Amino acid sequence: MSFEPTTWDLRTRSLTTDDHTLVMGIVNVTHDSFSDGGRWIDRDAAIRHGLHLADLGADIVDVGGESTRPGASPIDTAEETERVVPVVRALAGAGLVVSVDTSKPAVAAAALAGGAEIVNDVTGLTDPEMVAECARSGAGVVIMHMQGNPRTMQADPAYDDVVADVADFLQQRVRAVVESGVEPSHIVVDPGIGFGKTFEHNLALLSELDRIGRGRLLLVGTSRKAFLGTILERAARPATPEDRDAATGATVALAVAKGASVVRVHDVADAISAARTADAIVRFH
Ligand code: PMM
Repeated sequence: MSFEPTTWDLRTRSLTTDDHTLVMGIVNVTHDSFSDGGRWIDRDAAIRHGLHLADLGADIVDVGGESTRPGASPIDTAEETERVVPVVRALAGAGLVVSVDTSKPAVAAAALAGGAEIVNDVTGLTDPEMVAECARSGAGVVIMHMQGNPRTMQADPAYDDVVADVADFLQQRVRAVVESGVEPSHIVVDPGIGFGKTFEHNLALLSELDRIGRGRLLLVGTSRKAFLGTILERAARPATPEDRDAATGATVALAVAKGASVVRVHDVADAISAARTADAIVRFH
């Protein structure tokens, strides 16, 4: 059996999975495009939401300003910085462990300067400037797999063997990033559920999660994703994103059983219930 780490070293502290699987709560900072005033309202709402998620027991709050949903258009660096950094600063200032969900080195740098501990990069730390910023700051990093980019990724995703291809990509990225100065104990890998994957690809990855990221901490993000809507529709169940939290809980429990160390979710309360239940069973001996 390969050695599985239980500590994730971040910029100024460490998190451990010794007690429980870590739960990362999602804070999306999107502004109301109809009025400038809306931005401020949404910023306050995002800060309140982050604090609420921490009260519920989230170990990490993940703050993102750019939608990575299929078909989403990119936003520029200044806009993303303006959305994300004040929220990061407020939440980090309140003592929370904050992750910044960005693929832009300048946004990551500003967020880290504002107190963020982790860079969550859905492009797999493929930008050398991002790698350099993570190495310099000593941040925790999430290296996620994505085929293509959010605008086009769901057009026609194709793999020889999705589980092997994703595992190989993550292994190669970890090697490259470590060669560029990021400490291995700072790295978490993520198969990128829904990022350039068909319904079947997502199920294959989740059913064989234990083949991915061996010897690494593994993060899994399934929360409210479209494949759950497909499953629920086929079962004639309500299937809008808000109807998907029980299904998300099932994926959380299964991900824990297959070795996930961190789960990224919208509904922190239900995810903690699911993860703690799975932890109790998986860790019983
Ligand atoms: N999914 C989304 C955004 N960021 N980051 C990581 N590491 N893993 C994910 O699966 C992931 C992510 C998209 O979900 P959202 O739009 O509901 O936040």
